[in-house]
Amino acid sequence: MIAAPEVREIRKAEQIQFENQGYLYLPQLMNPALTSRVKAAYQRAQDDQLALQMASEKRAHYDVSQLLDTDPVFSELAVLPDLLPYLVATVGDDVQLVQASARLFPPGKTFTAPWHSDMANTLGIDLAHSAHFHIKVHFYFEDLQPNQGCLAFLPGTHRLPREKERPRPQDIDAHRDSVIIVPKAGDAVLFNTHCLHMCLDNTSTADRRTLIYAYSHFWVKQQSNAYPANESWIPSDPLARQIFGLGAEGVEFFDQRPWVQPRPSAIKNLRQRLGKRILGRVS
Ligand SMILES: O=C(O)CCC(=O)C(=O)O
Repeated sequence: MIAAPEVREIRKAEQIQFENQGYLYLPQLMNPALTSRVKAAYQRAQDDQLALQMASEKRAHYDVSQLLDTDPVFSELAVLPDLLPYLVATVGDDVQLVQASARLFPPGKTFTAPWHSDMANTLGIDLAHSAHFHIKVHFYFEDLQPNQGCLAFLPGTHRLPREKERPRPQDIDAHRDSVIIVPKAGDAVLFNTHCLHMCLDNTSTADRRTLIYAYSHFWVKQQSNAYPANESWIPSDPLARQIFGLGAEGVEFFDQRPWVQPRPSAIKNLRQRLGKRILGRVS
């Protein structure tokens, strides 16, 4: 039997905030030492992969490819002990990392669609009732200024029924109508990707540099950037392995979370109770 991971429950108020508003702001999720290591590793990946590209080609944003292969700290981040309770509470026991990227957004207009859901083209599930389907975590290792391409949300919009009209982007005044998160180094923001969101223009003079990890269920396709080629960078405990797509052997996709014991069926329970009663009478 696989021992259950020791993951604390998140506070009720946080759970309610996530269910109703669609996002959670997690100040100081990373401690200062980890934040510095992440920043240094990001800078190395930027120098190795993005510097030449940025000098030769102007783009709205740049992404580091195969981020988790560039430094073990990026795998560490995906299964940070203080993050696990939030992953389990917002996705479930079968949570898996499905995508991981490092993004650089130079000063300029936003590159995201205005007030979008990442799930708009997902058919076959009722997204308004699937608050635990797909989340993202943005990690910040340096302070952002309010005009440096911050994330903004229209809280609660993930709960709108599919047939209900969405607000028209031209009617939204981000500063009046949305929640804009201006993070400090060490902070993270976790959100239901069906909640309408966008990144605002970067009108500052500085690049906005972030890490973006997406999580969903074990049965959802995992991108190749969501696990490190070097398996020794993956911790050995079952929950961390599962998060990197290494499920328990012999357990079906849909049954991963092997520490959860299958609940005996009602009929089996009844048989056992009757059996005990009969035995009790004869002895
Ligand atoms: O801020 C970004 O880089 C992208 C924001 C966004 O739309 C997302 O993460 O889905």
